[in-house]
This record gives sequence, structure tokens and C-alpha cells, in this order.
Amino acid sequence: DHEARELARILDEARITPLFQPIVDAGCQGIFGYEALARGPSDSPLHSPLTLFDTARHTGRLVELDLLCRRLAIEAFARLGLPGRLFLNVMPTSLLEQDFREGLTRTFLDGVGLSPERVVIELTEHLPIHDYALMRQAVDHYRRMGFQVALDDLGAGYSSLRHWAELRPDFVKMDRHFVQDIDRDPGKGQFLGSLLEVSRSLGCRVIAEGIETAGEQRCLWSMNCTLMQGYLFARPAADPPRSLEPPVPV
Ligand code: G
Ligand code: G
Ligand code: MN
Ligand code: NA
Repeated sequence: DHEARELARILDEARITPLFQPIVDAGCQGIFGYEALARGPSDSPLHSPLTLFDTARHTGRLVELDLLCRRLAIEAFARLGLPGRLFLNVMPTSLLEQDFREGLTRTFLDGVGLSPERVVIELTEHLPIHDYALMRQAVDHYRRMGFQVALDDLGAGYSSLRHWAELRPDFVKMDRHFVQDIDRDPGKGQFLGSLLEVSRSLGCRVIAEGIETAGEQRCLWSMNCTLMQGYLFARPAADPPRSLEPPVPV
């Protein structure tokens, strides 16, 4: 059908634009890194990554699309000379399949002279993990190569706490619904405070997503949660800022 043909054209012509959104470290008032977020061509019905990835899933081209997005993000990050770490969204299925077997992410990095120490693999929770032993093996394999691993969208997807306990990520990214209005909802604040304690005792760092207001930022800051991402700081962009104004004072 039409969308399948459109996807085929995008894949053949590598017509994906990687955008980058800063992750700030309010602790040292700097940019900690950037999350790469893919977009289809602006005039295409597959512009949004959600429709893009859905179409790929239904037509059996998910792993291929995921790898193309990753290669283009790595190339653009290096070409732009962005500072800090590169956070890459990775489908657990492609991590287990082609990439795991062939070490493609490593090959892409070697091609542009970036080291795996600069890269954090974000495991999305939109898909369930069926085989934890296998997933743990894959995660450990990437870690031995020098990559770090983040659990994405904690709280929004499938059995988050089990993923956290079994995969032992270096970072957990708190879904924006955990963070929204945190300065006005004491119950939410307590809940996040407890998760921050768990993460400290596991030696894992929390990244709060979807920060949109200075009130949310101040509240997180007061809880010693210093890694943040959201429209308050910057929207995803093809050529993102290399530095930002210092965060709102507490
Ligand atoms: O940028 P936006 O909020 O529209 O992204 C929507 C979803 O698409 C997010 O959940 C994000 O993880 C996913 N996504 C964006 N870019 C990529 C990518 O390059 N690879 C994968 N696997 N997912 C992506
Ligand atoms: O699922 P994942 O966390 O990878 O997706 C990140 C998505 O969140 C991207 O689509 C990005 O555009 C979006 N996003 C980033 N910052 C904000 C924000 O402050 N508010 C909202 N509503 N969305 C955001
Ligand atoms: Mn993500
Ligand atoms: Na996320």
C-alpha cells in the first residue's frame, strides 16, 4: 500500500533527519549530552517517528529502519561536533538481532571516529522483553565494548521495575508523566523521591524527561535530581545549541 511504498522510498534514499535534544546537567550547569530523535521527510505522511516506526513494524522493516536512524544520528552528531554524550534510542529487537550479531553500532562509530564511551543506548520500553537472560547478555556485551545503557520511559511501558532490576542500567529516564506538575503534587514528589533513593543505592543515575516549567525544574533540583531534558531547556533540533543559559536559580 501507499505507506509501505513511502517507507521503502525513505529507506532506499536514507531520507531521515536526526534531531538532537540537549540533556542538561544542572549540577555543573552544562550540557551532559543529546538524545537523537528521528524525523521522516517534512512533507511525508511518515514524518512522525511513531507512524514511521509503526509502518516499519507492520511491514517487517523495523530492524532496518532502527539501524538507519542510528547510523544517520551517529554521522550527524560527529559532523556537528556536539559535546558530551550521544543518547541513541534502540529497539530491543534490533539490539538482539542484527546489531548484536554484526556489531553495527560499533562499525558506525569507528567510521566517524567516535568512541563507545561517548554513547548511551536508550532501551525503549514500548516493547515487552520476552527473554531477560538474552537481553541481559546483550546489555553486558555492549557494556564490555564501553557503551552505557539507559532504560527509557520508566513508568510508561512494560514491567519497568523488572527491567530495572534485571538489566541494571547506568541511567533510568523518568517518563514525563512522573515529572509533570511535580511542584504542585506532593504525592508525585514523594514517589519520585523514593525512586531517586532506589537509583542511588543501585549506583544508577536518573534523567527526568519532559521538563516544561521552572517550577518543575526547581523541585527536581531540590531533590538532587540534576539530569534533565525538556522543552524548558531546548526542543529537538537539527542543529541544537552547544551551550545553554544557566538554569533558573533555586
Ligand atoms: O521525537 P518524538 O517525541 O516524536 O519521538 C517519539 C518516539 O519515537 C519516542 O518514543 C522515541 O523514543 C522514538 N524515536 C525517535 N527517534 C527514534 C530512533 O531513531 N530510533 C528509535 N528506535 N526510536 C526513535
Ligand atoms: O520515548 P522517548 O522518551 O524517547 O521520546 C522523547 C519524546 O519526548 C520526543 O518525541 C520528544 O520530542 C518529546 N519531548 C521532549 N521534551 C519534551 C517536553 O518537555 N514535553 C513534551 N510534551 N514532550 C517532550
Ligand atoms: Mn528516548
Ligand atoms: Na523517554
